[in-house]
Amino acid sequence: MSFRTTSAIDYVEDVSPGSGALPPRARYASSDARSLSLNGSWRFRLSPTADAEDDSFAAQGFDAGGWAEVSVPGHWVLQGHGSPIYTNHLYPFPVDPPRVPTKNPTGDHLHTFDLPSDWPSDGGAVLRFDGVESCARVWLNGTDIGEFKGSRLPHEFAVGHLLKPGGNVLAVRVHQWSAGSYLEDQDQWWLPGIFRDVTLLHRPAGGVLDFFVHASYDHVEGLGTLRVDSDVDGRVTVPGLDIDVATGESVTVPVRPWTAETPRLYDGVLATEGERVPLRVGFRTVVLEDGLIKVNGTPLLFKGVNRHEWHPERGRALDLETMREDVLLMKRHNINAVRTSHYPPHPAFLDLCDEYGLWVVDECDLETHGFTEQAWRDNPVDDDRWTPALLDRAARMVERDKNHPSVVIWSLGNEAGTGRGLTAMAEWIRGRDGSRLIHYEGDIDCRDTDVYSRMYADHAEVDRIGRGLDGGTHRRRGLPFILCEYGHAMGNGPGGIADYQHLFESYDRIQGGFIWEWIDHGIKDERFGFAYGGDFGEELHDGNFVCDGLLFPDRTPSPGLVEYKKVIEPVRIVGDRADGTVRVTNAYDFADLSALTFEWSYQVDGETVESGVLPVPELAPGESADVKLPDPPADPRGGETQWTVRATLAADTAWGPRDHLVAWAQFPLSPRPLTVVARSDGPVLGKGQITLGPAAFDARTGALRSIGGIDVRGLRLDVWRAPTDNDNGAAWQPDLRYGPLWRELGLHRMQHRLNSVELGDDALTVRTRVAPAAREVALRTVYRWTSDGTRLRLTVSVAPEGDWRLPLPRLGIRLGLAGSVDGARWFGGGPGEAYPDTTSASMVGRWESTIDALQTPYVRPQENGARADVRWVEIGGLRVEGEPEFWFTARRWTSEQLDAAEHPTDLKAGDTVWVNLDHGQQGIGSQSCGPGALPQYQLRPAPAEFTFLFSEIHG
Ligand code: IPT
Repeated sequence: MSFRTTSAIDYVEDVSPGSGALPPRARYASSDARSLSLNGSWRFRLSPTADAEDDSFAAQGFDAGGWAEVSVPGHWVLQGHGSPIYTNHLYPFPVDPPRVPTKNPTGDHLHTFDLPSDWPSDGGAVLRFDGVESCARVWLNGTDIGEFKGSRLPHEFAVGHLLKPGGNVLAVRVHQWSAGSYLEDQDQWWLPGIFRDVTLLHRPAGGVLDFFVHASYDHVEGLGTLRVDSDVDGRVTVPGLDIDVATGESVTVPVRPWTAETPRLYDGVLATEGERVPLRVGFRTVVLEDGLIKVNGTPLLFKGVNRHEWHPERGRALDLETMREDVLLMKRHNINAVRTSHYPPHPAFLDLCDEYGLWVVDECDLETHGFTEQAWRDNPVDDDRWTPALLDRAARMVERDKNHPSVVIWSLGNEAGTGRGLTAMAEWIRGRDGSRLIHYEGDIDCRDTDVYSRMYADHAEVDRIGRGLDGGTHRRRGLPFILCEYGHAMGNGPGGIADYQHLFESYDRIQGGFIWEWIDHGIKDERFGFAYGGDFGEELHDGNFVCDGLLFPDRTPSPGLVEYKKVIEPVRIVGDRADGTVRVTNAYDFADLSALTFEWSYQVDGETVESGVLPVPELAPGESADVKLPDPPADPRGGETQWTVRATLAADTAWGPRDHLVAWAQFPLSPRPLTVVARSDGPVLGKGQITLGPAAFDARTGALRSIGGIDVRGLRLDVWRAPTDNDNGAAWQPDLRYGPLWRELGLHRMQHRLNSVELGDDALTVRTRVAPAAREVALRTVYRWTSDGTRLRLTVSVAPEGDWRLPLPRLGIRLGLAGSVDGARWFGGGPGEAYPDTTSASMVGRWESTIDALQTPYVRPQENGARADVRWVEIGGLRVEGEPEFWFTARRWTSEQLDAAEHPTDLKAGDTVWVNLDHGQQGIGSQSCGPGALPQYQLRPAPAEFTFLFSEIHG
């Protein structure tokens, strides 16, 4: 006979949200009531199962002197106890809801604290947990005060009656797995612990309980209406607006509205008999009108990102400075919106969004994605037993965050399929807060939601949706559209976002999107630099899919973020060569251009020869003006000329310094004059070698050996690139995925067969056939060398043969220079990398860099670092000019070594700097979770001819 006892740990597998906690209420950053942070070093003991230890540790007088210590807030797996697990959507335990594994790492936490000597003796006290993953049971001074789930949501407990002046013992038992884990299957590391603040709040008699600030804006009259509903009566004052009213009373006054572009907040106070709470009131009205999301009467265009909370050492335990850094980086990169994927963030983040100005889609802590593996059978969101837990989560989010003007949309969660529980959440939210809209991507018919939202839809589909040709239910057809996720920023990329932006700006119905995602969740690790899935020996994992952000784990902007900044710039500048004017368009939704200064500059061969102020009127949103450029300065050199126009901050702002670049554009004037090289010299056969002008070649193979005093190794046609994450594509993508197909075809092991070395009167011609073993496809390649005595000219002609079905990774030549080479200068696109569908931010000019700084340190090594539209480059004493412009890459390892590496620590500098001079590159796309490169960015095999002119730089 077998039986299972009812035990003290049944709450762990109980679908209910918990017991003992106070009802959820509004969060406020401060008040005149006392509070005590209980953050710091806590005693810690890890057990392998939920019931390995009894609860005697919670009793007063327990001696935890032998226990380890951990920092709170923190995750124990990042502090030397156990290790993190990364899965995208797979539950790392058997799916048997609500049961969880017996092996359930359980962290007992103990903290002893004294009350400050001036802690008031009257009133009560509340103990607040801002975030604990995934389930906690709490004792204070030996008394069990409750247990809770809902990792990224606050929980408060009334504890006044239990407190003592000194020696209070707070005991918290945290289980890694619980029934709540089934609701928290977000694509991220599983990181148990008390990862947000723990605070003791004094609750004075007559203190504030819950309150709801209603602050709307009438954009026709320019009036704001304020009403603060409060559980405890009191007065509301806003000195800047001469407001002094009772709670519950409305007052209407002229105000300046809050928008993400003009985040006007009015300081106020809610005063009840026992407490004064500072308010920051932002007046704005969110409506769905004419099928559009409007704020203060104006439709929004979201230029957004999905933000997970991440710090490479502290995981999701973020400090205020890191949160502020995120907001400042967003503002400085022209981002105007955040989806808090996929849970409410630390509350301080929303304070920052109010203050600096970002539209927020606040998303509930809910994802049940792993149920997709069983066709969504037993999905908790469609099982009434779980509905109380879902409603609890919705309420904890809405009640906590309802007073933030930045929050304009509530999101029910992510990737949870469909079900009655979601409908119940939406109904509850609508009843509680009718002043915001509701989002949930999984609601394809928009039964519960106010916006049609999709993820990773390709350009063609977004175009159809923009035209209203997507079908869908009657309700959906009348709703606005957003891409809640697009532009998967994994590794090199995302590509094609300028093409998306073009669609967003072409159709009113499309109100923008949110790039997936803000930051790579790499974990700082001595072995690898940054670790990703699998690096901790996980049984199931999803590799580097966890590193798909616009920021590297250490918050260095990736080229993807620089590209996005340019693509979404809030001023459009278009030049007209014919009449010497530029058309400047204000692409803000609310702000005029008075915060910006415009400057023109004029470049000859990439060097600025003159610049000046461009007088641009303070255009209202959507307005354009044609502004005359000065007459071009005289150019005695007869070089390539262009205009550059920049818009910069005219003065320091809260988020960026004066001169910070906001928007820019370049337009060519006179094209690059081509260099004429006389063919004065002819090839001369000597002992084992051929000489031609400054160059020497191997007589047998025709391989270039040197140019003047510079040794050149291994110059030959090259098509391979270390596949990017987007080349490889996601396993579930049905489309062609070129990374694996290239490898299958053998493009990483091309053989070069020599057909002939021909010495002509004025040219050395080397004919080859480049092809992979076992295949009939080939690239017939002819190298034709000529010289005028000092310069060496190479024309490469490539003719594909056979049945080519795939684009090429790249098409160009590679060559090796001495490893002592330490930098390059070039005239062309820069300063950062670019690929065919990521060129927006590539600015034509003169640039220089060390070889090391030319590398983009993707967390999983892959193709990177190409500079676009290069006219010439100087490297290692060589000058190379290209006709036409070319892509330039230089690294201390080969593409094959780059391809083999799993972490940057696998890459070791050799004795050669490998240089790629490319005629073509395959586009990037975002097939690691979305569409591949658009056809116009694909490098289809076709006859090609390109020329390089080499010369030795003297002096
Ligand atoms: C989508 C998820 O919503 C997001 O959390 C993340 O996993 C992203 O993909 C990929 O990085 S779900 C997608 C597999 C359709």
